[in-house]
Amino acid sequence: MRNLQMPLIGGVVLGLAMVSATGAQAKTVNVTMKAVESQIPIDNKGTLYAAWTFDGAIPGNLVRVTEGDTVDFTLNNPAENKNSHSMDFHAAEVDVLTEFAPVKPGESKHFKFVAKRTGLYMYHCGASPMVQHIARGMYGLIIVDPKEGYTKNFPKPDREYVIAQQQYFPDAENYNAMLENQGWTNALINGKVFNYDPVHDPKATQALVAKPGERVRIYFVNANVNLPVALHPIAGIWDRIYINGNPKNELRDIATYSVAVSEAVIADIVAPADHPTNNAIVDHAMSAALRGAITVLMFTPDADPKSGKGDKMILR
Ligand SMILES: [Cu+2]
Repeated sequence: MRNLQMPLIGGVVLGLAMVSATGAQAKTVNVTMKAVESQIPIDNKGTLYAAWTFDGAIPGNLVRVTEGDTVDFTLNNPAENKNSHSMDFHAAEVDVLTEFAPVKPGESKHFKFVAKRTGLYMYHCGASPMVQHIARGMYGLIIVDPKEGYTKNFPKPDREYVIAQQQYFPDAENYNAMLENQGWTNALINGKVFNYDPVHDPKATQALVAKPGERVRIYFVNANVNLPVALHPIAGIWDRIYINGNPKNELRDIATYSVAVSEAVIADIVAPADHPTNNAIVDHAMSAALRGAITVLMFTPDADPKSGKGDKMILR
């Protein structure tokens, strides 16, 4: 799709109408992120870790656009930071040496791309050593919704949740160990060990919730630096898996789906409608599950109606 943006007087940029068959108009979405080097809690009891993040949280903020939209992106790397950082959107088809180039402290970078292909994509910092920038938390997700909207094969979900998993290396400085896959002690789910699992961690105060019979759509990214994830909903079966989050790449009735490093996948689950149930979404690789990668999903009639919607897609 051609980029029909035109600069107007006064520096205002207008996304000109690019009308699809269904009448949806392509738009320009402005996204600004800040590289943040700071101490943040990586478990429910508040253990601090020298993280590198986008905007101070793991994962970074969710970016959501529609197929055909232009993403107008700015990365700010404040002068107080000690390292260069960068942005690599897996949804972008650009030049690795230009758009994705490192940004020094005190500098910023701006680039645009058209999100041409619907799906779910990781984004991450690609500055050297990349293993360290990802392992310390610089990643997130971008959803490129299909311009045709929901269909019979891509039904509208009742709830939507983001789950990002990564290996946790307490020695934040030792990137050689990260390369060798040595020294990781835990798995982080959205930046914390057993983030949403009050069964394994009494200090966990949140869980994913929905009502019986609802369709819950999980936007999952494997942000490990080295290991695949065996994504399984204990006591359930994925109703649909959309590989790379694209409705065309549909699988049905999957117990466990293997998610490659950096792969992002949409996984739908529909619980029985006639009684309350619970699932535990795990990385079935035990070294990850029992060290943090378990997420409780509760289907109860009194589920908070706001959870899994809008800004509650990532439970912070
Ligand atoms: Cu970085």
